[in-house]
Amino acid sequence: MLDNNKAILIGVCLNKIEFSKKENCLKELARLTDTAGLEVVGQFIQNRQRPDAAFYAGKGFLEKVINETGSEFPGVLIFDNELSASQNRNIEKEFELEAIDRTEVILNIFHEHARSREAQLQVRLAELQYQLPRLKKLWSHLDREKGRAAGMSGAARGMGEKQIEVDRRIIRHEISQVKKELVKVDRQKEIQRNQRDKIKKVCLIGYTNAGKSTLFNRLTDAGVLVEDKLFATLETTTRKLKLSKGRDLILSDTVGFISDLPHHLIASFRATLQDVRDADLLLHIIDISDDNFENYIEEVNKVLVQIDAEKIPQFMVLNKLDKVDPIILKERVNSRKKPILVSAKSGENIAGLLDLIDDKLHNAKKYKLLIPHTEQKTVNNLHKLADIENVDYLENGVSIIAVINREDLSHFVKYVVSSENI
Ligand SMILES: Nc1nc2c(ncn2[C@@H]2O[C@H](COP(=O)(O)OP(=O)(O)OP(=O)(O)O)[C@@H](O)[C@H]2O)c(=O)[nH]1
Ligand SMILES: [Mg+2]
Repeated sequence: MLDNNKAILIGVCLNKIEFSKKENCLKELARLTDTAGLEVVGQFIQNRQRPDAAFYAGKGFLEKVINETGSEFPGVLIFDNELSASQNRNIEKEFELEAIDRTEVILNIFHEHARSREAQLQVRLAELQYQLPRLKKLWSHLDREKGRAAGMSGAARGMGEKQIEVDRRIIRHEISQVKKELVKVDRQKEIQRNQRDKIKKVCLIGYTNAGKSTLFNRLTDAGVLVEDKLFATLETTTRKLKLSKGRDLILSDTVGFISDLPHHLIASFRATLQDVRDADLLLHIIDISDDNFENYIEEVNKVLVQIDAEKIPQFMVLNKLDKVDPIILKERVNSRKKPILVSAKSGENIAGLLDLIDDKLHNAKKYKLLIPHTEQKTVNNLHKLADIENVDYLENGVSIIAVINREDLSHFVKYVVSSENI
């Protein structure tokens, strides 16, 4: 009996890719598979010029690895790359094993971990969009069976095709329903966001498992789930945080990034990642104990571009300082500009991190401004960005005393009459 909880991992190393990079990809796939609740019984990489059109990897190669792991009776083949519908079908038919790809593993994890209504809707949307071009897989058996029974007459062969059309319509309808619901949820969040506009927002971002939630908990006592698993966090959690000088900020912990995040998921998680786009400062958490950390930094920056957040100021926070040998740490840190080193676990240098954040965000001064009556827009903007202490309507303009942050000052500098430190 094949065991559907046991999986063989397959990677294909194409000519241009270094073998060690592919090995790292398979390591990551093994962690994803583990998070998805399956046991990995073998990992294999084939060197190839290009993917096999029918089976993605070579047919002989797949036969060999299935034989090698036969004693464990694995029921699933997991491919490190996205499979086309026909490759998927061919593999399942030929080897009588379930074939899934990395995207499906990630979708599955997101499905299992989604708690809020919003996260569930977003995962559903991603699943539907992933399914749409792959319906053939589900219905091709209809064509085969009916085709055989009717001696392969043209009409009978079309049965599966018709069913696919019906299903496509159903899926498209569900997609539009889910999208509508998401817009509703998004509108509610937008209202909440506008209500807390003046407080500075900081968002923790980084590769999955970098230690974002551990740091978040240390800073806020929020008790967010921390696990040595990929994608422990799928929801954004937000808390108010008091800094030592008495000012508040809003801190959010969010979903971890991963390389080659399925594009359906990026699209549907835009709403979750809205907090990232809205942030005044991003804390990019990096697991400095991971040999692959440079790659992960690149991958995170790529996702930031995809979600339009690459221009937001970013601090690189090198985490897990306690886990790295001091000599290696020195090498790794030397190559970075102004790094902030912390251990979220032991608490080392967390106070230093908070001071830097405070300095960056709250470098505020009190200003007296005189804004001409014709500049109502500037007055509105000032109300939005600054703490207003006094307003006087004079003949030649509005005289306002306000506390303005350094980075917002450029909008108002030409109206400043005087300033004082606070
Ligand atoms: N040694 C050490 N381990 C840490 C540190 N920070 C986090 N960890 C561990 O790293 C693992 C992942 O931590 P999380 O806080 O869940 O990581 P995350 O970035 O929130 O991960 P996702 O939510 O999955 O994206 C856990 O096993 C933590 O205990 C640290 O400073 N030192
Ligand atoms: Mg987390």
